[in-house]
Amino acid sequence: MDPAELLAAYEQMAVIRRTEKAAHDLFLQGLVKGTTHLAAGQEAVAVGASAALRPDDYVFATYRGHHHAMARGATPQECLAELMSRATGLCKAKGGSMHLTKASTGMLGSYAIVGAHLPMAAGAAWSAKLRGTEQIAVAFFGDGATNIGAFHEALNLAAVWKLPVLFVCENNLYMEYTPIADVTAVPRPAADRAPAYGVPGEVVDGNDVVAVEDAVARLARRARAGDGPALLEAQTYRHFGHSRADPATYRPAEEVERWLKHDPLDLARGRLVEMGVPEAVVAEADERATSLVQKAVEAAKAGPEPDPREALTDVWADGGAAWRT
Ligand SMILES: Cc1ncc(C[n+]2csc(CCOP(=O)(O)OP(=O)(O)O)c2C)c(N)n1
Ligand SMILES: [Mg+2]
Repeated sequence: MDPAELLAAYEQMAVIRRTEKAAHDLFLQGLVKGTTHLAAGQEAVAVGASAALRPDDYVFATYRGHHHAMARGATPQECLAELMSRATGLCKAKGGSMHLTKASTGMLGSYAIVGAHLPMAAGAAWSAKLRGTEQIAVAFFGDGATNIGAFHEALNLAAVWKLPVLFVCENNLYMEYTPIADVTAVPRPAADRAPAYGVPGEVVDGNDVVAVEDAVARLARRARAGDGPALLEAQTYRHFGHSRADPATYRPAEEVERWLKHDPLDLARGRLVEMGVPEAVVAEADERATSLVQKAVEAAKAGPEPDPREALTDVWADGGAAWRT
């Protein structure tokens, strides 16, 4: 990344961080329906990967997917309005926090069933391969998904069919409350499984946006060239608990402190200053992010409630009848 690209990535991460904080505050004000799984701390995975993708590539995320939706073009206002069940929300209030989707920018959804979207990403990659478009699909998932059958099924089929799909694990060390290390036979839950499927398995500092961009760009080039899938394990940490129900008191204080010191925004800021970007320029990016999210909160709050008569619109597809018959 050159300084301008890194500054843009920094600003995008700053916007996501502030949006997640706003989601947290709005929940406490009783304005967010249901729960939320915030991605504060994991911004560099989404922003770094997105910087390496083409606009027409496909992205699949989990219920912890606000950062991926925003990295792929959803605005903070659309996301916050969706969390607040407004008609102006990203999915017109039919998705909520766990299902942010923006098909027009290739963000093909956030999925609440752990591991379920990995075979779907393989399917999207298969479609791209059949059409010869050199698009790739990327599935982001948590460390917990690596112990789910669908992870292994998707990897095997993707390897056998040499599909242009990247499996990007956000290893934040914990599942819902359980440390991944307590229930996994290998130290690196994603990367250590790659050799079993004959695909490259790499580990990257998931808090370093430049390192993530480098790794994804390299693996994406391979996939587009027809060399098949890869597995990338991005080591990272969530700042909040698993969901709104979780104060995360089970995490050792020194571990939390160590990761807070390895914050993706601080790392990017340090790199910018090393590159000679003046601190005032970085501060301006922070101010723009703050102002954008403040405006987004107000606009989202002002959005109308959905009209009950639209409850069944945009819900059903024709099941592919048009092309099947
Ligand atoms: C198949 C399935 N089993 C259990 C759950 C309940 N559940 C929701 S999130 C979660 C933890 C997943 O952890 P991880 O994959 O590490 O993702 P993270 O939440 O850390 O991003 C669990 C067990 C679920 N949604 N789906
Ligand atoms: Mg996890």
